[in-house]
Parts: sequence; structure tokens; C-alpha cells
Amino acid sequence: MANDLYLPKAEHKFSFGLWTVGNRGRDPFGDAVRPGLSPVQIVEMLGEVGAWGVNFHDNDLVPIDATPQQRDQIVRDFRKACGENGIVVPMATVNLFYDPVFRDGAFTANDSDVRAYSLQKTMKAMDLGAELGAEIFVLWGGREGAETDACRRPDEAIKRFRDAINYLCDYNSAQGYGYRFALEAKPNEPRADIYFPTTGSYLAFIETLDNPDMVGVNPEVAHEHMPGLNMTHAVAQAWEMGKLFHIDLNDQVPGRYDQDLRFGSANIKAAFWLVKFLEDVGYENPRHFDAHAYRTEDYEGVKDFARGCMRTYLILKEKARRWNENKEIKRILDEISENDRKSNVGSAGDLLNKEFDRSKLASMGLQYEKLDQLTIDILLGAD
Ligand code: GLT
Ligand code: MN
Ligand code: MN
Repeated sequence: MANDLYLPKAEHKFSFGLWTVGNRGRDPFGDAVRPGLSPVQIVEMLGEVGAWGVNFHDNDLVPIDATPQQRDQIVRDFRKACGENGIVVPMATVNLFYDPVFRDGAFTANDSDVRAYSLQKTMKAMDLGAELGAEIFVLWGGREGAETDACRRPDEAIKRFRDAINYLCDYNSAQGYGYRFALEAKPNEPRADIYFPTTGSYLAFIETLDNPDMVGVNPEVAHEHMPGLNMTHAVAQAWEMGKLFHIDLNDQVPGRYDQDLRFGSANIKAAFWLVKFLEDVGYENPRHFDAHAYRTEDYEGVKDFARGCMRTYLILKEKARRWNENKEIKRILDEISENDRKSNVGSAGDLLNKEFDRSKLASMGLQYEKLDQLTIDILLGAD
């Protein structure tokens, strides 16, 4: 019975990118360790492990040099495989980082032909995603950055990026696609510094667009952890602004290269607070795992990896339920909320004349040690 709780279902909206379970284990120091799978084979694998959705970059599905006929055949085969395996396409994205043409960035590149080509490639990727039912379009500006600031003024890059997003929003409206764009931040890698390093940077930027309502964010655990930030806080700010359009779940030890580890495999407690937040607020957009299996694995190991991402999420969801129902935790939270309610600031005049007993306010223990240990007890199964 308890095990059923941890089985993925469509209602959980668990999705994977073609590039995640299809990852062949290449890294900067070593070649592929797994044979390539076709998009159809990847969809079959996702059906087998119980996922709900598949996402793709344009070129994960259609090779960059495919003819229009080849493209149409690939789309037909892929659509059929999705139907046969009960898999939907919630999100699409565009690869603006792999081809050498993007060596100086895409929307922010100094060459206006590169910028125009990047827009054209993105529009075609939007056409492709819309054809397969995608409603969210992620934009990760992997090469929108610099190794040296001698190359351009960073504010010029921001202006170019804004022009590009405005242009794509207009295209979205003109085509009637109804996409919601989700901007994904990362501090560095593959460039030395990327222009919008944090989710907060994008949240501020979005308000400067012509159509801010069409654009939100896609925070990724690893990208917040790389610089040592708190993913749940980034997600909370996005949520509070109505901008949490999509999420990339994975794991990452701070201060290392981009590890894209199985969700919850490195920082269980951080993963717990994230899942608890998403469940408490009622997040209903896709739960996308942007991660890949260790390089030691064959495709059986890749399935273990994919099942593990979903299982850990569901275990943590159940832990969050236990946390919310724990009597001792509830009692402490009640006391905290009493302190929260006890005074109103009132008018500025009243407040200026009010007397506060600072030493009394500072003397009371807040019981956070106890709260945190109760959390640990739940996480370690000692509750
Ligand atoms: C790439 C990157 C991810 C992004 C993908 C979307 S591509 O794998 O590392 O974080 O989400 O472009
Ligand atoms: Mn990543
Ligand atoms: Mn990502």
C-alpha cells in the first residue's frame, strides 16, 4: 500500500527532456559511454518508467541539417510514439548553445546575423513545439555571457536580450500559439559568466518587457546551488510573483561543475523544503527532471535514475504531509503564529510613540532547533 504512494501517475506531471534520459554520458574529459537512442526509443523508455511528459530542444528531435521532408517524418513518428506510450509534450525549447555559430552567444552576440539566425531558429522551434502540443517554451541562454567584458558592454547585452524576447512574444501572439515563456538562469558554465545569473535577475528583467504577462521563469536546483543559493527561496519569489511557469528538478553539490544529479541525491533536506513548498502552495505546472544518469550506467541504470527522481519526489511529498500533520510541529507553529499576530504597526504616529521591551523580545527561545530536529526525525524515518 505505502509503496503505491511512490508510483508516478499522470497527475504528478513528471516530465523528462529527450536530452536527459537520452544523455550518452559525454563530459569534457571523456566520450560517450552509452549508444545513442532515437527520440522514439526515448519515449518508449519514458512510458516504461511511468513518466507523464517529454520535452525537447529543436535539435534533440530534428537534426539541425534535416530536410523539410525528414523533419515531417520525424514529427509523425514522434507523435505516434507519444500516443502509443501515453506521453504528452508539455514544453519545448531551442538549442542556442551547441553549434559553433553560437560561440559568442545567440540573442546577445555581437554579430547581427547571428542574432537574427537565433531568432529564426527559435521561431522554428516554437512552430515545432506547437505542432506537438507544447504550451511552455523554455529559454536557457547558455552562451549569453562572456569570458572577458572587453567583448561588449553588459548593458548592451541586456538590451539585445530584451529586443529578442519582445520579438518572440510578438511572434507568439501573431501565430496564436499561446505559449508561456520560461526563462532559465544559470551563473556560469559554459561561459565564464552568464548575463542573467540568478532567477532573481530574470524576475527583475521580465518586468521591463513589452508583454511581461507572457514570460515567467524556469528555476533549476543545480543552477541555484552552484553559487550556493537557496533554490526554495528563488522558487518562492517566483511563485509569489505568479511567475513559476516551469521547474527543473535535479541536484548539485555547491561549488562544483554542473552535475545535473538525480533529484534529491545530494541535498535531501534542500529537496524536502522544495517539494514541501511546491505541494503546500499547490504548484500545478510540470515537474521536469533536468538531470542525467551517472556515466557508469547502461540504459537499465538510466531507468533506475529516472524512476529514482520520481520516487524521491513522491517520498518527500509524503514526508511533507507527515510534517504538516505532526502534532509537536503544529504546536510550535501555533506558538510562532501567536507571536506573529500579537501587534499591529498601526499609524506612524502611534508606532513612533510605542515602547518596546527589546531585552524581553530578544530573550525568548524560538524553538527552531526543536523544529529542525523534528524535520530531521521525519526525514530519517524516526518520527
Ligand atoms: C541544458 C541545460 C539545462 C537547460 C536545458 C534547456 S539544456 O541541458 O544544462 O539546464 O534546462 O535548454
Ligand atoms: Mn543544469
Ligand atoms: Mn535546466
